[in-house]
Amino acid sequence: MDLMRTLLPAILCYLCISLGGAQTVLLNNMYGIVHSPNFPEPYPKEREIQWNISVPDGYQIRLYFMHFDIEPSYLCEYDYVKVYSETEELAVFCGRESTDTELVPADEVLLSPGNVLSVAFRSDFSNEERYSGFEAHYSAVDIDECRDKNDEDLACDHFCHNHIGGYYCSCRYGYQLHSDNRTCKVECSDSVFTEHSGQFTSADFPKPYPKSSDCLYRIELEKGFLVNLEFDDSFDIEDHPEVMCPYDHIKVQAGDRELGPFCGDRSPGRIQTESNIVNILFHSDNSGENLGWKITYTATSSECPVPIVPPNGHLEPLQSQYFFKEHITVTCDPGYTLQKDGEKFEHFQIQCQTDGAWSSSAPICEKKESRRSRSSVASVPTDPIMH
Ligand SMILES: *[C@@H]1O[C@H](CO)[C@@H](O)[C@H](O)[C@H]1NC(C)=O
Ligand SMILES: *[C@@H]1O[C@H](CO)[C@@H](O)[C@H](O)[C@H]1NC(C)=O
Ligand SMILES: [Ca+2]
Ligand SMILES: [Ca+2]
Ligand SMILES: [Ca+2]
Repeated sequence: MDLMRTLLPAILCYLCISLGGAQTVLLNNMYGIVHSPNFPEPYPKEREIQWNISVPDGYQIRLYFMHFDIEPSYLCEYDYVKVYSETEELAVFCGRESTDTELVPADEVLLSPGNVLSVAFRSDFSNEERYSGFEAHYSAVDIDECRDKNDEDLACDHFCHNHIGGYYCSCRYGYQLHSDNRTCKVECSDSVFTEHSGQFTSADFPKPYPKSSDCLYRIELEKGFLVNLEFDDSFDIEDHPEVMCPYDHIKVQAGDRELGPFCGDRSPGRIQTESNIVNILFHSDNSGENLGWKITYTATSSECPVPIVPPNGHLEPLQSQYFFKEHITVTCDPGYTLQKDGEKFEHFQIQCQTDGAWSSSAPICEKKESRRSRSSVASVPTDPIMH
């Protein structure tokens, strides 16, 4: 008999291909029963049946055997019931009770990893006794995604709500669910800073910044002022050892210059933007826990060169530095009068402009002329004062 067992399968296999192989039964109910042919009567020999069970997404399939009696054989070579899910074999059963080499399902409950499960039954060309076969019950069970999705890339960012057949994510107050339905983003593009100094940080700093967010921070000062940025030493943006900032990054746009992207844990430090309008763009992807950044900004204004004091004249106020919007009044010693381009002035004022130049060059002080002409100059107060 044993010799026959080893020889015949080779011959039979030739036949089974020509007979079209196994029969497949497709099942897509939420629950049901599968059993061996003729159950509860003994099963016939030379049968191969496969039940493909599928349930909707969001469910798993639970399978348990209410009856099991299949011809025992070493490693279930002869007759067997196999349970598998797509390509993964979950179990092979045969016999009447478990041994070192064969297993029976007993009261084991099998659970499919996904929403499909296949049960295959095979009987070989002989049965040494009458075996009553098997009967199993299957049912769709909800996957508790909130409990099972441990993978950071799949789990909900903030809150997870399981329900029958699915689940959904929600976010803490102040956040919005991203269109990936999983991560929580923040609205962070409505900041415009117009003060001459200030401070801002990534949202939630120094706690990890929100995912899936694109933020725009704008510093907008009057012309003539230049923005200086100072990144705090505490700087942490998700990076990559080889690729330049592929996940999260911060960029600085100043005039037609773009600085960055910056990421990693080394602060970019101090940046003199040389512009009065600066945009800071921050992008975060849908994963990672990094602590973010903090920027303090200040403004310097355009500086005008210190003018040369005209001989016999004075500058008021006299400073070592002059910046945008500052004025200087030029006056002359008694007995001298202001003159510029052939015109005389009672007093004269110059202003430091946005481009770091004075509004005009300083006049000179010229000695007043003869008494006569001085008296004619003395009548000047009726003239309009010129600037
Ligand atoms: C039944 O399921 C198996 C395993 O997933 C698959 O290989 C086979 O193609 C399926 N058969 C049919 C007819 O769908
Ligand atoms: C997110 O959920 C909406 C509504 O439930 C759905 O239409 C959309 O396809 C989902 N998006 C993704 C990426 O799963
Ligand atoms: Ca058999
Ligand atoms: Ca669910
Ligand atoms: Ca990230």
